[in-house]
Amino acid sequence: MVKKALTAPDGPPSDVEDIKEKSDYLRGTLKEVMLDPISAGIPDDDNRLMKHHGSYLQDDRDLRNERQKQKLEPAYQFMLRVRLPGGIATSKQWLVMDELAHKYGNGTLKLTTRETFQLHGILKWNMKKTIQDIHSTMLDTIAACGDVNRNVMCTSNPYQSDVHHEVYELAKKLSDDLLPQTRAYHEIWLDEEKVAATPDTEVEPMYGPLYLPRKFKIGVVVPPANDIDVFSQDLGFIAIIKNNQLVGFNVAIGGGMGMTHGDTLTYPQLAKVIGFCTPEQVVEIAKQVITIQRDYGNRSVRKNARFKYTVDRLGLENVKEELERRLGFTLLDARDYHFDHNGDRYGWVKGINGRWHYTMFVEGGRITDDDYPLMTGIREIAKVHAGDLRLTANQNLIIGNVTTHKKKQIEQLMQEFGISDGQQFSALRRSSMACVALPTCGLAMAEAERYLPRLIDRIEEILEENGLSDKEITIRMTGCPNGCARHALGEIGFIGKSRGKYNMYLGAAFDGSRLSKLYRENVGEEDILKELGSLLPLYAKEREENEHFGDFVIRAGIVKETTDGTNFNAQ
Ligand code: SRM
Ligand code: SF4
Repeated sequence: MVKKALTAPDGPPSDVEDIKEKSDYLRGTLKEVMLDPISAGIPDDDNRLMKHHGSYLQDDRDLRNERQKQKLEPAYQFMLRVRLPGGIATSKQWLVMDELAHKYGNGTLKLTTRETFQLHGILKWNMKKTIQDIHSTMLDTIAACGDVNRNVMCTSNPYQSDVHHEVYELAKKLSDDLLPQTRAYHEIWLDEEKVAATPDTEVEPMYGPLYLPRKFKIGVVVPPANDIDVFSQDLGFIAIIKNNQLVGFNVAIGGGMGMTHGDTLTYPQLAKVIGFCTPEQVVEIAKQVITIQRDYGNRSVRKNARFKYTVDRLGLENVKEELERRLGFTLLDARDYHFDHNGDRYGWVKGINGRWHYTMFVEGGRITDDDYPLMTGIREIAKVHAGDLRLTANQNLIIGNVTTHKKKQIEQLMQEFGISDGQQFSALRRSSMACVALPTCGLAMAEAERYLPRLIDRIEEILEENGLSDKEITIRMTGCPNGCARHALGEIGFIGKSRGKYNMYLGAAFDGSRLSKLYRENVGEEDILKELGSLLPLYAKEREENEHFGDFVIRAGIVKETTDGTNFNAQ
């Protein structure tokens, strides 16, 4: 049988393709519009390009109606996202981010689900200064958003230090090697002189002038932790360790979390393992996977443009074959691996280099002094801490590489400022994640970060009544179906539908290897508590030894198992 050639979908290019094409490699008129004193905003076309520089124009949605009534333009402000491969920052970098949050941002830092910092509330006039200050601390915001490879994630807890360090170095190399080559960022934000391009200069040898059809995400994981949810990535590398040595990686392709309510052509999907490679082959594999998505991704319909749809449309085996053809070698058979959990392990652990690492609980990833002096406390720790600070994919923070000598001093500071691993809370709260949502996210249909803690207050009453306070159950909430808190991989998941209303999902695997399933549509707080008020007592009474909640609800017939992303919403 003659094999059908791979093709990209037909259809006119989307408006964003047009904007990218005319942008002169992501420059657009950004330099000029950022200087325009008339409006605090920028035109939409430039905002699309702005994403590739790590920022979005937003407006404070809490103020939207009032400003509209007063006939004022929206309260425009920018969100700025740092590129921080593997989530590792130095104490000095933390102190700079903390200072910028106060000087130009809204006084808080957001630790994101992809292990980096976001600043919110930056005014247009302060953007350049903020980016320059970030640059001065050896960080940047290049490609933190946009149709390119994003911040590369890596397992954060370095308790098997040697292997973790090697894996982190690889995540960093991936992030650096896959950066766009255009000098647009340096010209616009860092005042680099523009050098005239010669016609034969290939500005973007890998991406090309249109970049990718959509964002692209890579994660590298070290089992048994699946803290970065490797199966949610467009491209995942699973470290295979033998006798404490890194021997290579299983390669997984085609994951993603986003969907659109009511559109069955969109769905979350898990990446599938296609083989094994050596550490030396990782970067080349990533480059070639990216070129496949560049060539065959959907440039016409953006909501079907992610690599997961390209893989599903072309077929996993065909994509693998095409990858091997481009690489000039075949992948080896995938090796055995085992994941235990996709959450964080809290408290102190001693790494094999004799250094200590402390994972603290940061609810919703928001660093502020609002409830207790968390922000001040971390600042004081950063002033004396010579190790690093690691942002986790569960929105928590690790004080990493602490010497035995310094441990006591850091413990004293933690005690003074009330910083802890959250032992005083239920294990469910410590396994919670919520996306930003309102008031800054323009796509939010409902609250998430500001609401989940209050909902958990009430769920904790049910947990306590049923002796489940110490039972780890992952719970995740997003303000819309884009899935920024990887809702489809929470044993209990909520997706915002409208203010106060959520679709409720159950049955994801505790180790991040199975998606959840739609359980109830459009439910508010009282209905949610009613449902959990009957499900959690059942779980308390009828669960088998060590059975996780996500597995229990399937065994008990409460929801069917989701076997593929395409049946995520089929009850
Ligand atoms: Fe996200 C868009 C926040 C991780 C899927 N995400 C957005 C925007 C920029 C809204 C927008 O486009 O206007 C949000 C900004 C809100 C704000 O006010 O800050 C936003 N996403 C976030 C963060 C900050 C959530 C958090 O609370 O931590 C995370 C930042 C990650 C980072 O540091 O890079 C964040 N977003 C994710 C993840 C999780 C992940 O990557 O592991 C996902 C699901 C995985 C995936 O990509 O499939 C995710 N975000 C989306 C999508 C849906 C994309 C899709 O193709 O399905 C959008 C919408 C879009 O791209 O059009 C989106
Ligand atoms: Fe915004 Fe939706 Fe992402 Fe939440 S999931 S941050 S509401 S885009």
